[in-house]
Amino acid sequence: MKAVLFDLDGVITDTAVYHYEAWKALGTKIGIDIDEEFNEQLKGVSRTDSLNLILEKGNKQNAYTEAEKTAMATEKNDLYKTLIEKMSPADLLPGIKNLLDELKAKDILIGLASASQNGPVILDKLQITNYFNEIVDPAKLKAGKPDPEIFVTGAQQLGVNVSECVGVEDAAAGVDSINAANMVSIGVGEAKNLGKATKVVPSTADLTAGLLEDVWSE
Ligand code: B16
Ligand code: MG
Repeated sequence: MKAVLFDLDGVITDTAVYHYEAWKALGTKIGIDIDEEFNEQLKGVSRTDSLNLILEKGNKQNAYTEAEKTAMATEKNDLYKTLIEKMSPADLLPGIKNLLDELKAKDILIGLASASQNGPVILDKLQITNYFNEIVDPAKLKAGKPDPEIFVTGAQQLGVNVSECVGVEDAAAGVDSINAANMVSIGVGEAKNLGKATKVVPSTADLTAGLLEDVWSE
């Protein structure tokens, strides 16, 4: 194992609650109810694709022009940015800081494969930017998760083969993306959602360099 590619939301920190709150506020404004169950479908999905799913849910996919949709996505993102303003290292999920330290000590490369365009800002707020050798820019990708492009690009940026990487994800679309990239996948969460992962662990606290290496070499 030469590199680990991390998803951000749900693996490194829990920004999902802020995404949910911001989409819910937009939904209320346009008369579409977003509940927690529906919100699951938005995890790991890009901003534009999330908005399209929300409009489809409300049968409003043809109700707005492209300019209006861009304005709605911007409005959601502006609210999201105010919600994440106060994030700090205390918002790192359990075990993540220790895992990053272990990987660094073993000279294992670290990359970010998040669909979020706010990824670099959030890494800064968590004070972990310096651990990351590479960050994939999701704005430059043709296809979002579950397409493998984001994880394949991450491996290319790190200069390693996909067979030398492990990908870590909390969303089903993300696990599918890692698997389609022919990488070993670790799912964090419930096996019923992430059953296709090479290995599923219930919590980020279970993620150690030793576990990742064991799963990779199996
Ligand atoms: P942004 P991940 C994803 O992050 C979130 O899970 C998803 O809910 C969000 O819509 C997406 O990022 C885009 O985020 O609006 O900040 O560009 O799980 O891929 O780290
Ligand atoms: Mg995620």
